[in-house]
Amino acid sequence: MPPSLTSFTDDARIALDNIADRASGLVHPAIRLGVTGLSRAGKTVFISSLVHNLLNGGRLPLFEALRSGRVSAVRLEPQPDDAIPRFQYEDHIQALVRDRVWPDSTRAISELRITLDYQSASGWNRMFSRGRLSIDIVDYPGEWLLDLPLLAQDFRAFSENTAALAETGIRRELSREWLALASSIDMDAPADEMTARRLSESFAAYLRACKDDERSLSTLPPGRFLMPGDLEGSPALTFAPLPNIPDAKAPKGSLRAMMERRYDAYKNVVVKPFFREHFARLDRQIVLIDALQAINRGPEAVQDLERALTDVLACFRPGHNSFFSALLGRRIDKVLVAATKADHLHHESHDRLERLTGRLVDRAIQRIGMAGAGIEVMAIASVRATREATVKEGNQLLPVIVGTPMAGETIDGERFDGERKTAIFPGDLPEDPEAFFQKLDAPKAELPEINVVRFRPPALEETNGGLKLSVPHIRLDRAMQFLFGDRLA
Ligand SMILES: Nc1nc2c(ncn2[C@@H]2O[C@H](COP(=O)(O)OP(=O)(O)OP(=O)(O)O)[C@@H](O)[C@H]2O)c(=O)[nH]1
Ligand SMILES: [Mg+2]
Repeated sequence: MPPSLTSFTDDARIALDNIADRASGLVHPAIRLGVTGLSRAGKTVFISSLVHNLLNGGRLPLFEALRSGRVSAVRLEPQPDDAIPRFQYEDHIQALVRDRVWPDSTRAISELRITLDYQSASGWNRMFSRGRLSIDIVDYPGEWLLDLPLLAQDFRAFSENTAALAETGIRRELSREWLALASSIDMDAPADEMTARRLSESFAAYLRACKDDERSLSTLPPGRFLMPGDLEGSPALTFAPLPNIPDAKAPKGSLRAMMERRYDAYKNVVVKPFFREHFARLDRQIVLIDALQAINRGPEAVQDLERALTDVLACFRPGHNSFFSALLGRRIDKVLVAATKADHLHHESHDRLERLTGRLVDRAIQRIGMAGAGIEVMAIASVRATREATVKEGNQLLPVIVGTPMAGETIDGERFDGERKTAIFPGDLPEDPEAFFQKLDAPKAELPEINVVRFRPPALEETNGGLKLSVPHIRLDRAMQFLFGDRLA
């Protein structure tokens, strides 16, 4: 059965939105930069540091327009969309810089407009362009993105896919209760609200267990089950996939029919509006991934991250028969996949992290047979919480990182108070990513050990004149150059 996609009116509205955006872009050039990643990937910290560095003349040598002195002014401006919450930059940066604590988790969409006045590099452009670019930064949960593939799945396909995934690896254990409950229920019996609720709660508990810190699995649609917001308790969230659906059509008034309808409601009230109002309007995109965390958690977490990344990239780089391609055209022309928190590693390993992430992306691209053009990979730290040093052990010089562990962190049985600094040897990533992935695919894989310590944000350095410098980072300028440097040419 062909997937029923968005309706014709949806298509028409998307086209209109795009035209309206472009028309306003003529008056005042603007690009929409999507910032996404799964929860805790580092979206809020990335945006805060990027904006702080731009506003405060940060060290950004690889951001060409700034380095060559062509940027004359940078300021925050009111965002164009009145219905989207503003990204509360001031609060987040105050936490980071003044209190030296990480900003709170955000969990929903937000937007911030930053505007740059610049001189074009070419004399020709200088005559015609007004030399002003607004960047509308849109922070949205990666979990919402992982919902987009649902648009192409009917309830049966969704149920089959979810049940099949629930039988793999560690998920088998975590999904046991939900699957047992699901198989004990007669889905063709008359619909009953309490049964629907029990199923839905049990299914959500399984998703939550996957997401748990210990396991860090990534692929968990429907996304709103883990972050319901104001839809909590609504029928659109009170459903669950049903394994082993019989071939016959759902009897009228049955539990199955009710679940089908609610699944469709979820797509209509959650997924489609996100697609239409937010996703379809983006020009550029950065996808943040916490690869180190996945490596730390073990092979299954890495494989799961790879699967999630595959699904995410499929949204940006639709293959031939993808249901998005028709709707989306080719609007997003650049996607950056950035492994964050590289400051947890010594700089010798930054390139290794980048190569490893590159392989992860390659594998994802191969898997869906799409073109990788316009996709770039980097290892970055939006905020650099550590410094590098060496420690002499016997005759050996060990590369270490130095930082202030957060209060309550324990290393080797030693508990830290949030004030004292320490040096740790973070461990090495393999030089050859191939070896890593061979290990990953082998049964009983063992991955390299990385010591990930949660450090406090750094104290800002001061110049001789007592002027505070902006937030230190790793390769944030390279990310900026890729994401919007060309628009300041
Ligand atoms: N050392 C270091 N830690 C980071 C960096 N970026 C993020 N973190 C850590 O990762 C945590 C999550 O970062 P956030 O920016 O809040 O992540 P998010 O993606 O906005 O998370 P949600 O709002 O929950 O979706 C922070 O609290 C920090 O502990 C970084 O560049 N360096
Ligand atoms: Mg956030």
